[in-house]
Amino acid sequence: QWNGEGTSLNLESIVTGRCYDYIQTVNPTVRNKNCSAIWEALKQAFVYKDPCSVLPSDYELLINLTLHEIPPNKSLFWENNKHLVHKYANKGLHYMPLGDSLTGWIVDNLNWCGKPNGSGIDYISCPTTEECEHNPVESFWRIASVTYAKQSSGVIHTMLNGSALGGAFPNNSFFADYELPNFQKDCVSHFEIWVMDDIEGADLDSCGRGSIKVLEDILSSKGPVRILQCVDFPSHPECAIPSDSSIIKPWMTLFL
Ligand code: NMN
Repeated sequence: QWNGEGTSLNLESIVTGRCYDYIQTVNPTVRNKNCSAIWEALKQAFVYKDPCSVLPSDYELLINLTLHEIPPNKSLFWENNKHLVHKYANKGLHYMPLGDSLTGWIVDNLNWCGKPNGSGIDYISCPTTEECEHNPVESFWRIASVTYAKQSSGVIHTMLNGSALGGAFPNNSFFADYELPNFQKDCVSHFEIWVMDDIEGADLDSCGRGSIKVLEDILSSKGPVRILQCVDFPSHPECAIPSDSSIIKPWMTLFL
């Protein structure tokens, strides 16, 4: 019926097993998680439901049950280089991208959707985001990405692909739409953007140009680079300093 792949076989065993593996061997600093409750929370978000009517908010319980600290300076955001990022991150030992947090780990590379009858799970096909936006997998990664960005602190790392055809910082990506708007600027010291070209790949985008320049401008509009610009244009409305606040704010340490 749908164009996407159906639910991954043995979903319950995979999710529950990955959860126990994570808390016992991958990241034992995360303790006291109830892996069977985590599976139940995933199940209640989509089983027996119309696979085009699952919202990010349907996963709130799952997110709460899987939540743990993302260590400061360990967040790693990315676009178009998932394999490289996860090799480099080394299961959370070096960096902790979303896929190496418990929330992302339990369902990474899996697929799931429901149907209103029978077993309540569609193993044959699931809707793609082109077919319907509010499908179970898309909605999960939206709330997971928002939550991860809100939890991230210290130095924020981003690995982008300078050889990607749609640009290293494409529009309508999870990073642009759900992560970038949700950083807590009071908790972020600065951003590091790494642009990796593929080996023998084209050098399409790089620091200071193309879509990376767009990203740099978005980041600087959020922080003190704007203050530097205001030195030359002190009377511009964008440089107005609110009368009720002290001039020095924690986010002023933000720089590129
Ligand atoms: O799928 P794209 O748009 O490339 O999203 C990548 C970004 O969004 C990353 O920064 C990541 O934090 C988050 N994300 C991760 C996964 C995953 O680990 N499987 C899936 C969707 C979004």
